[in-house]
Amino acid sequence: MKEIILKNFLKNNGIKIPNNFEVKVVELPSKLDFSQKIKTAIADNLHAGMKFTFRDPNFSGLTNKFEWANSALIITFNYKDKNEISLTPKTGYGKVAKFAEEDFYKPLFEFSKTIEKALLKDQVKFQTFIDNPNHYDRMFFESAGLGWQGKSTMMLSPGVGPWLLIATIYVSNKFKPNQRRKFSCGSCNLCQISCPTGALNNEYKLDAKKCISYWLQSPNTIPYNMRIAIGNRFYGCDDCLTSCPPGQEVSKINIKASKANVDLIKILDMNDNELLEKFYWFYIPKRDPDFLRRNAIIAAANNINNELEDKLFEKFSHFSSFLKLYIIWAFWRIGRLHRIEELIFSSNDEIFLNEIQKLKMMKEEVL
Ligand code: B12
Ligand code: SF4
Ligand code: SF4
Repeated sequence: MKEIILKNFLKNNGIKIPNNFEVKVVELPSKLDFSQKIKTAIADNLHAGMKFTFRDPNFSGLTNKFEWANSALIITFNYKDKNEISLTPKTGYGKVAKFAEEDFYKPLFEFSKTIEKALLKDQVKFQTFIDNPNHYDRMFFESAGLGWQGKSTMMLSPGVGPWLLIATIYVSNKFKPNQRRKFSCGSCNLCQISCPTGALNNEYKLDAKKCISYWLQSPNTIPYNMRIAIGNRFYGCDDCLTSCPPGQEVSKINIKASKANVDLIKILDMNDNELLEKFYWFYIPKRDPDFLRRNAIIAAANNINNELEDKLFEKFSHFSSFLKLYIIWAFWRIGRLHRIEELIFSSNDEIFLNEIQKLKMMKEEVL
């Protein structure tokens, strides 16, 4: 089969690689297989019971997914404006990690679609994966010469660091492959010492049970210590990315009111449709907006002001039992449990009574 130069293919189809994008080629079949590594993460219980790629590692971690595929195109999108830094939000606000400030997967989908159209025109077989449970997106990054896997487990490119989203297109065409290049974190361990919860204590391995980013998208009850560690975050966590030196070449710092900050009172006042529409690109378990409200209550308790305290009080009677338990914790956290005690006792619901009893027992034991 004739080897095609990717640059020529793109040029002949009038495709320009947009700013902040890279496209590289990996030859298939590949000698690599990631299934075992994903299975090991499961066996070591690092995946916190998540489904995604962990549901079927034999397929998600398999590099040679399609007999017809002769190459894989690896596309990266650098979503971060290098001249911008994130601000800590003021009280009453919650923080959204950079990757979720807007639908940054959209440009990646759109550019992949442009390439797909050209492949269709040439009657080339293809299959695209972007943040899809059937494919481990990081698998070809190093072989494509795009960079390396850091101790944070993030894929890093020189000069860009970890601020990248990744797409893969399997194609039947034989494109000229790029060469793997040698990079390394060296003695750096800034991500490990910056992680607030110790989720990266074992280098190159992430313990999702300790990862804030995991908990903010988990349907499970968030442990008390993790609620504190979440701080003012509403969705995602960037601490292991922000601390990573290759992503820090800031030429001119532009401190602007960041889209990353969400007004928690507004969030608590939104109805289900409004919440799901506003954050349509977030991963929300079962598309249940109560998980966003839960995150807002936790961020509120860790970044409270008077208006927000009144709002939590107002919402207590209207919210679901699931959220009421988080509000009880929030009032306990800010030392104002007495404000809602009457509401709890008048509801006569055993779940709340047990929760408050648990908290009160601790208090009494101290006194
Ligand atoms: C599940 C998931 C999560 C989980 C678990 C993350 C994880 N590290 O596995 C949670 C919810 C915590 C999460 C968080 C985030 N995620 Co996420 N997530 C995924 C998803 C859906 C699957 C990842 C997966 O399969 N992990 C399996 C584990 C086993 O893989 P791994 O951690 O890379 O483990 C490898 C290393 O441990 C390595 N290894 C083991 N020993 C050694 C030793 C050495 C020396 C070396 C070099 C390597 C090595 O082997 C393992 C397998 O290759 C992918 C999308 C996809 N479909 O692939 C996005 C993806 C990984 N996430 C992404 C992003 C952007 C994030 C966040 C930055 C979002 C945020 N700001 O909150 C954080 C980053 C957290 C972090 N430090 O990784 C991007 C990452 C892009 C990049 N540059 O790497 C991806 C690829 C989505 C995309 N298409 O762009 N995510
Ligand atoms: S996303 Fe946050 S909690 Fe998770 S590993 Fe990185 S710094 Fe730690
Ligand atoms: S912070 Fe340092 S150790 Fe961690 S991924 Fe970045 S370069 Fe590697």
